[in-house]
Amino acid sequence: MANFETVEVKTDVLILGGGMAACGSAVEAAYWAKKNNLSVALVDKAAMDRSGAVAMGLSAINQYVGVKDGQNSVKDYVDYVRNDLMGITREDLVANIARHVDSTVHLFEKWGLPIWKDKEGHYVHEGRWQLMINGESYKIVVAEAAKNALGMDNIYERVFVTEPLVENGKCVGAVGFSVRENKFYVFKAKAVIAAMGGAVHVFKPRSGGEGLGRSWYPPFNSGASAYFTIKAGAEMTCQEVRFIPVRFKDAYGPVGAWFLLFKSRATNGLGENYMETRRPELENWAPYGKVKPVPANLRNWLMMLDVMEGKGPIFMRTEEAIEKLSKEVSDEKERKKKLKELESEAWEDFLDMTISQALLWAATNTMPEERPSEIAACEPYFIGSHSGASGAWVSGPEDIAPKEYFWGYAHMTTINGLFAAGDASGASSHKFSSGSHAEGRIVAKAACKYAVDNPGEPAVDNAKVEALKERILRPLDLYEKNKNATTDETVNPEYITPHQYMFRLQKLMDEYAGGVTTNFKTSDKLLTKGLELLKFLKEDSEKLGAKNHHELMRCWENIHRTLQAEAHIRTILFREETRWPGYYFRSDKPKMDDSWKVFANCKYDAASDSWEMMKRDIISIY
Ligand code: SFD
Ligand code: AMP
Repeated sequence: MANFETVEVKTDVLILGGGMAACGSAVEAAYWAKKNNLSVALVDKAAMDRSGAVAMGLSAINQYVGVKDGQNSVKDYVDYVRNDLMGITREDLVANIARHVDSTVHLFEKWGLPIWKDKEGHYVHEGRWQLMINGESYKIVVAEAAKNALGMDNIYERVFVTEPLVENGKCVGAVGFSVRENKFYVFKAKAVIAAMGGAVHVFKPRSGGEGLGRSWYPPFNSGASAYFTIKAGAEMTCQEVRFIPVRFKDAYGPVGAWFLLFKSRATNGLGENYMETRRPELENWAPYGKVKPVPANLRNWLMMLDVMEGKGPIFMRTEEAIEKLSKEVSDEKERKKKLKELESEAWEDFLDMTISQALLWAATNTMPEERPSEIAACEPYFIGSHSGASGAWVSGPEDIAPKEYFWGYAHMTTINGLFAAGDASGASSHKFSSGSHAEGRIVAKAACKYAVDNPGEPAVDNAKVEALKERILRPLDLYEKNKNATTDETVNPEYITPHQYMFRLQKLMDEYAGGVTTNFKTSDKLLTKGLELLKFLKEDSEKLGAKNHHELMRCWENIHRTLQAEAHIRTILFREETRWPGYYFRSDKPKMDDSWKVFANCKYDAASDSWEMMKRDIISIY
């Protein structure tokens, strides 16, 4: 077996991931740990300064409620999220995050994040809930606070968390491996927080070989949260609610600033505004088709209808928006100044978070004040913290959760001692970077309490750990043993490379589960066939081969993605309706059906490799 030293780490509270939610957990856990004499450790597959979705930075904080400023109430936010998700949301979770998110934003500012201010010193809003930031270093600022709180001795970077450790229905830790050294890690803990983001590259991206890896969602998040919680046996929710953002085409620049701050329109190739010409279609999705703002998936849907009729390309009318805004200033000299300001804001929007989009503008001689840029629907992603909703089914907070949604500790999964935050927890969309951090804080406080209330040492079965070590490192052995069986190491009768495996998964999901190739359309027949093919792929996952540490990580990323893919297909199949037409469309059930106004949940049993599908009631608290 590959020669890896086993390193054991014992801690009270274990934070898995180093992104927005995990950084929130680190800060909060450090506080409660000090009060209660607990130890805390954090594990990230990458380096916290630039790990996760915020690696490149962001240009806006998308969740700020402004409760104290009297701008909005928590209920306003819950109404917004419920409508955007076509009625499927856990109001108790959304409210819990919404009532804490403002203080997280104030912490960001205290730690040095520049938030735009107007002349009166008020935050500059992009839209009702969004604040503009100079966010190139957003993640560094947030990670610094987390690192200071925990101390680097308690942080394990470049360690890929692979499997949960569960004994008698309780999560007692995790195992993983270093992506640089021959080290296999066994983390033993009293409470575990899963915060390893969402998943990308489950579906085939629009880019092919020329831009492999170019997608809206950074390639680092590969379904680890979903895998960890599903594999642990936790009940999952909204596994069908993927997210398909509309973005500037090919380089995936954000559109929010254009639509909300610059008040831009998008028009088709014929110059028509699909939000107007397609408005009657919204009636078909009432009552949600009638709310303001129009839900994200329905905005997508109206645009896709134009695209499917061959009315593309779709353009963001940047030139029109800039001209209109500059014309609001009457003095000629001031107008020119305003124009320059708008141009630089347009470029900064990309440079803060999607540098490649600025490069594409430069490479194609695009001046946003002169001509429009194409936008398009991306491929599907799993990001429950944004406008998707997939994640673990977690307990609500004691004071506001209905009894059916409460089992003792805020945001704990149905597995004792296993908590989830950010993309890892489901049915609480629109948390974004700030809400994920706030949820990380909520969860850390609850996890510390859990560790105090359950002081027993984690009962880890060492024989199971040894078996896991053998299984996890197997791809290295498989490659080493068989690499000479062919002259081309990428094609071998004894192993499959992580790249080839990923292409197979993506092709399957694309064609059968409603990816870009099928315009996000699927059906019971396609899904059933997809499941059959997925079974074969799962069998072949036993034969993944890795020639180094990096490829070993790639192997396990794919295994993680596969379980996310299976949960997704099974739940789309289970929900016999189309509820989010701009995210996916079931051609055999093309309408929204009120009897499906429920959560579609699932649970996996690893021992028998079987799934249980179930409905859960939606209980409104407002
Ligand atoms: O413009 C393992 N988001 C935006 N939020 C905003 O507030 N404003 C924006 O402007 C945003 N935009 C945006 C956003 C996301 C993306 C992908 C883009 C643009 C391109 C949303 C937020 O980024 C998102 O809500 C949060 O980041 C979610 O936080 P969290 O903690 O759930 O996920 P993470 O930050 O990605 O961190 C994940 C961490 O897990 C690590 N990890 N560690 C160990 N072992 C493993 N196996 C692991 N797998 C993953 C990662 O390294 C990372 O540390 S806009 O489009 O709306
Ligand atoms: P985006 O850059 O698309 O992620 O948008 C940032 C934020 O603005 C998210 O909260 C979006 O839901 C929201 N948003 C983007 N476009 C629109 C729009 N046309 N109408 C309403 N909200 C939008």
